[in-house]
Amino acid sequence: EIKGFIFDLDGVIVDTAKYHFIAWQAVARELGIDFTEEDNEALKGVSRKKAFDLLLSFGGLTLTEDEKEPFLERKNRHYLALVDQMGTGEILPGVLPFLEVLQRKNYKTALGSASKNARRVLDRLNLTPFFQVIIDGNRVKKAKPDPEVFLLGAGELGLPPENCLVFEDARAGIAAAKAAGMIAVGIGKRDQLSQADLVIPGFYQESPEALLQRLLR
Ligand code: B16
Ligand code: MG
Repeated sequence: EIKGFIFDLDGVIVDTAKYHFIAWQAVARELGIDFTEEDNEALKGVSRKKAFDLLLSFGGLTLTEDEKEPFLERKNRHYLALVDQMGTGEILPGVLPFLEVLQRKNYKTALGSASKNARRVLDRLNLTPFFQVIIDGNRVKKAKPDPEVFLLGAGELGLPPENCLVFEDARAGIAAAKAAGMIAVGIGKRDQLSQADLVIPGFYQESPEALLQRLLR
């Protein structure tokens, strides 16, 4: 029986991937690395440090940890400047009505994100009050596909993993949810999220009540 819902942030609630991309692209330009939107796919769902290591590998560059630091700082400052311009209109279609239905029906909800900026993004979107528990990149030691982020979320909701359902857009996130022993619902395309129990294109396809009924079945 599903009693709690755990949401990934980027790619599920809001499309912040485009802002991460713009900020990484500026870093790439500084370093003379060619970095396309397609290259950016590999950076999704991955921690800031890991993402930068991937970017450096695209350019065949190696930097020491000390040399990396100022780039990571600049990337984050740039990203935050973009995020701070964001409005509630950027919440992905159908997400708000679905959260409202969960709240009305007293389901438990948690956020499970790799981003250290997750709280700031939720605040920008006025969505913080919809989550009883927020697990972000500051709280986890092991990144997805490790189940840590979702197990912490379930623990703080006071629910065993089998009573939780996770929404994820990244392959590593679906793997993390399954490793946690939870129901995994992919947001996106079936072929990329084959490990998911169910894949939906988004929250907009049917009424929130109908979607909830389908998920609980
Ligand atoms: P930050 P999610 C992830 O968020 C993003 O998908 C990924 O692209 C980003 O590098 C990561 O957060 C870290 O973000 O630099 O803000 O700490 O999808 O797990 O919500
Ligand atoms: Mg994501």
